[in-house]
Amino acid sequence: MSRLITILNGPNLNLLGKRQPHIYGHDTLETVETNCRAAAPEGFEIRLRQSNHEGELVDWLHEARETSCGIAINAGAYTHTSVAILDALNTFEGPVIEVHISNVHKRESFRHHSYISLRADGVIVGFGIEGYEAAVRRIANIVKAAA
Ligand code: CA2
Repeated sequence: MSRLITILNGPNLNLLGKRQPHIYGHDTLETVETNCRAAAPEGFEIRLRQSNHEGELVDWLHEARETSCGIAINAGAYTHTSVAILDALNTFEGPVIEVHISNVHKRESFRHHSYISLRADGVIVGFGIEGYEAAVRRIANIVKAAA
């Protein structure tokens, strides 16, 4: 059984740690990846990816169906717009955890609705980049409990 956890990041998150630190903090996606590897229980692997393109994220979700036991996803602004990403997530059978670095509920009203939440088994909002580590731990616990 796969023990690979895929962590997907959507548009503009390549700028994490480089712009708008008052909202998203000073840490980069590389730090997120390092922290998630450290947080993953023994036997679990991490694959972290980022794309600014909706179709590429959809392709990676299809790939995860074959390779991964769970998905943590911060779809960025596509969270609030993308039926295509929701449809792709709905084809995945393992646990899905939605992550947002900022507290979207404290922000503009257009950020309050998430298509991803219609599929997510859990949602982590406003925990900064620690949310990714929590998502990894939660996915591993669900996978272990189902084994
Ligand atoms: O809080 C989050 O994690 C978001 O998913 C981030 C998205 C935003 O559209 C969502 O509403 C909430 C934006 C990602 C932009 O990422 C940047 C990171 C650093 C600097 C500039 C942009």
